[in-house]
Amino acid sequence: MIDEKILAILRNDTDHVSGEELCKIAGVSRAAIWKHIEKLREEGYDIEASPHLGYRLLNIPDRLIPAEIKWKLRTRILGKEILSYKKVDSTNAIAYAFAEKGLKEGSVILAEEQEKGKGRHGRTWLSPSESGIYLSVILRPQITPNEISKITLLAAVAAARAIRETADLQAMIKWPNHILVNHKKVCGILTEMKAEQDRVDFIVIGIGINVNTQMKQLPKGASSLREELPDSRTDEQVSRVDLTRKLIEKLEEDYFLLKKDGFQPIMDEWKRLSDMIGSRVKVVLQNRTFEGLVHDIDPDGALVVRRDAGTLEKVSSGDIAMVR
Ligand code: BT5
Repeated sequence: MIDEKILAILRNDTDHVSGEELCKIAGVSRAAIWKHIEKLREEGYDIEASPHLGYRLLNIPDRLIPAEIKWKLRTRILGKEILSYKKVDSTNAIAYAFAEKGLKEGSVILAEEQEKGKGRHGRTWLSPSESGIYLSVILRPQITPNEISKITLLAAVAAARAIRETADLQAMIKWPNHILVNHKKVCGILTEMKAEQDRVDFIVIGIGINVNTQMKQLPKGASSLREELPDSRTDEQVSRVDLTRKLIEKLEEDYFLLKKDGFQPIMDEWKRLSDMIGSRVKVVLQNRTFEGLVHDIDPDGALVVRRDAGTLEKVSSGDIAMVR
């Protein structure tokens, strides 16, 4: 709390703020202010201290610190509670465990690094340190378990919009859970839930985004936002803090839209952000594969593929490879 108070004061002032003034506003002693400043410096804040003038904030770290994400976060429930870690096995695993203990809807778990980042079907999500975003959010929607794929599509819409607005890149959605930039995977989504037969207890949406990650740290076919910036912008870094904040805001916006108007507006947006309709795909299911043209997305979020023989087939889970 005191850290946040000190930061708020320093942020508001482009000039120096005297130690005395900080003491007054934060309500603590000079020595305490000094200790807090030291702690903030350790977190990466560049704070100049001059004996006569006082303190001045020179630079803010691009780290997934709750105080930074919450700064000017325009949401009502998402991100009101943010738990941030340096290194975890998986943010989804942590969010799931906390959700079981009753952590409230909208809580966000963030990590700078994951040692066992989870993909679908037991696969791994590579999560190198301090270059990507690894985020999980807990939702408690009143939906049935078979509607969970709608939540994944909602998250994909939110992530694509956040990437577009923050990094100004043409993020495209690939069904069901990827975001591509220049046909390369920059983001993956893993939605997990705890449910009874006809009722969802909670959902954990896990989103991984390669932000400033180097190509050599990623698997084949993957890339990061920074790697995909056009030549004119190659010396830019993409702000992970700005992108995380935007992602949380978009998730809430789309979640509220779903609650208010149902799934159709999300679906319309999904179609606008995906260039899959009409394209040729290879569908890989557990025991068979087939090819066809993407015909549509059905109201439950399943992919409808027109097989070469002319029949329509619904695919609700599986992997899709684009055939070019
Ligand atoms: C996904 O699985 O794409 C879902 C990834 C979700 C990760 C987030 S991070 C925060 C939260 N906490 C977690 O533990 N997980 C979530 P899937 O569709 O199964 O794709 C996995 C495949 O993508 C792997 O088998 C690799 O081929 C590839 N891959 C692994 N790491 C990648 C990366 N960083 N970027 C792009 N592709 C990657």
